[in-house]
Amino acid sequence: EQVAKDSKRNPQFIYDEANVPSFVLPDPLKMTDGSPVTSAQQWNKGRRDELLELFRSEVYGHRPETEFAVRFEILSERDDLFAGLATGRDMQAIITIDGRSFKFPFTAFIPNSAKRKAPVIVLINNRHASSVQTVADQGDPIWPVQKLIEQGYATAAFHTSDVDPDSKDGYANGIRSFFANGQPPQNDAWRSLSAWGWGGSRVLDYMVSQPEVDSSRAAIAGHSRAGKTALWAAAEDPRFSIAYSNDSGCGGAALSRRRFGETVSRITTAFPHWFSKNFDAYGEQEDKLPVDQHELFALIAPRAVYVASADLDLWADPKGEYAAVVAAAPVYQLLGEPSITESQMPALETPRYVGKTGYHVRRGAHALSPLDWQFFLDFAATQWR
Ligand code: GTR
Repeated sequence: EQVAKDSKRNPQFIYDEANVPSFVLPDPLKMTDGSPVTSAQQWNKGRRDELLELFRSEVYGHRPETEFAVRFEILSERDDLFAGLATGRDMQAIITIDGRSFKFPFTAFIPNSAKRKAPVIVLINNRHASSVQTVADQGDPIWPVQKLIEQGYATAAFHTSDVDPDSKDGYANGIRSFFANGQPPQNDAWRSLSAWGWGGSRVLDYMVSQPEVDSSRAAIAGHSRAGKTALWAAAEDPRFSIAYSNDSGCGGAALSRRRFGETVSRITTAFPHWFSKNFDAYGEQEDKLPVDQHELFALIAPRAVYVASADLDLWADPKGEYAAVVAAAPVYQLLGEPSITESQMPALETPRYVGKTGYHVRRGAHALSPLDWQFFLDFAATQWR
């Protein structure tokens, strides 16, 4: 990213481990009132709700509680893709509230003759919209549909901006404005990251309504801003049994308190439409945050989380992403699931899969590459035998 490269040269950002401030992470197993959480029941019946509410109010915003209906239309279909292995559909989700409607497109691929129901991976695409035709004729640079189909997966993708425009002036044309009936958002209301994650849940609604798809094996994946989104989507929607974060960095997998690379104040200034307005206040005072990003993984536990970094993508703080996975371990342990506890990062391109967590750091720059996908699928195979 040009912005990221330019920012790297700006001395106001930390790129040297020696300049990372010392900090104490909030303890996921301590209630706000200080009392310890020592059983799965206390987690499920108290602490998780408390943390979810803190992330909603202070980081990603609250989704609206307004009732809505959703239905799906097939815009076009081809049933002979990849030597007859799959059916591809250009779809439209139609959301209705009080007779008003909002539409967004997505693209779905479903195996034609699966022996058993297929697991499904929903990709949040922050780069471009796809279509059956472009995928079938040219492939997609960040979505290896043919490979997914050949390995027995169903898959679907949508473009972030089709749900909520990825621009600070885009509110009027997105799902948030539609839900608010044109009224401006409250400070603790959802912003684009949460709106995109909500879009991922609607795409999942469609996929699990298909008889070929196994609703118990559903994953959500995204790169960068869509990686942040994938993690939050899985925190909000427990139907996702794996969340894949690729190079998500600040506000995603990376610990905010490290202030390495992109910071809270930089991200909330550059992208004011991404986070709850309340998040802005923690710029330059991350220690005041009642949560940090390891607790986002804790919200997904005991379900699976996979984090991918790239060694040159220092803007996203690979080390802070890995440290956050490790710092979520006490919650996985309390919930009876193994997870990564080793403090040393794994070697380059040597993925680490432990229980419900996985991590790799790829050689190279900020990108979602075929190698990232290969490790994603290897991890899925450890979860969904
Ligand atoms: C950058 C932003 C990152 C990341 C990235 C992307 O400009 O600073 O937080 O989201 O964009 O989405 O590619």
